[in-house]
Amino acid sequence: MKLNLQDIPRVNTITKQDFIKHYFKPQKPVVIERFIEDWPACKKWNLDYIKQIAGDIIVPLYDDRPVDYKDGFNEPHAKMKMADYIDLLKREPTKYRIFLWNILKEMPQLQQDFKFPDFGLRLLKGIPMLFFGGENSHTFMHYDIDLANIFHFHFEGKKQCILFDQTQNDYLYKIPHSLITREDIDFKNPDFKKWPALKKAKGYITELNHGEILYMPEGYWHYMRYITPGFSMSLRAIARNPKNFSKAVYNVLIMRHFDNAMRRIKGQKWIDWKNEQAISRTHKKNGITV
Ligand SMILES: O=C(O)CCC(=O)C(=O)O
Repeated sequence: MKLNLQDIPRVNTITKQDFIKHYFKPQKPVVIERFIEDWPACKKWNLDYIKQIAGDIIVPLYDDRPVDYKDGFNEPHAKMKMADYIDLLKREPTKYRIFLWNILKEMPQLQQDFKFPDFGLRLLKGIPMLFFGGENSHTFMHYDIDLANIFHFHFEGKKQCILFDQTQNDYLYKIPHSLITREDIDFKNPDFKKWPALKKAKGYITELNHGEILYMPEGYWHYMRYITPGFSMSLRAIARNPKNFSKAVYNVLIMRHFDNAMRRIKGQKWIDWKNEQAISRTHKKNGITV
């Protein structure tokens, strides 16, 4: 048995009008294959180039260890010089990823290589973010705190992306007071005996190649697995749907602080309780008794 995933539709390129009509309004994902062909980034951006311009910068690294109460929200697990990290990526599979790395702050010269595309949405210009990963490294299934519309541009290598929209929450073993599902679900090959509710989930899948853009609509869950070492840039536009926008405000102003406070007060018990609740709530909602 496999997850019920349909291929994300692909277009060669797209006009603003068609993007809004066929993908933004209905909130459906799409891959745009050749939109950035005339950007300098499309030719220049690869791991060697990044090593050349940012080799000396110390970068924050994340692996796939389970959440620990001692870790703050999005706190890195290790640090390394970018040059050493890129050597590591090229040498061997590694779980270390770079997550949410602000280009403008860290490598401002990269701005000359890309434009903010006009898809009819107002992109937040101050926070183009970069993500890097080694062969077979992956993110947990998660959605972003601001439930933004995300344009994810991929460079060098191949990346598998599995998406679900927010209507699928009841089947995904979502951890309460957080933005992730159970971290021990292997979304590339889930164990349905252990996670029976996943049989009901309906989602999307694609493999991104160099130069392709994935549009992820508001609040979409995403699991990204680097099939080969590579990196991506995300540009975002704030959630327009009022329900998503208010969830974003709640997450930023309340949920994040509440969760951090509970970690401080209750420690690992809080994390363990949330992990248990992810299973019991999901099974209750789906009438599953095990
Ligand atoms: O591909 C990655 O490493 C993570 C991407 C991501 O989570 C995002 O763009 O929001």
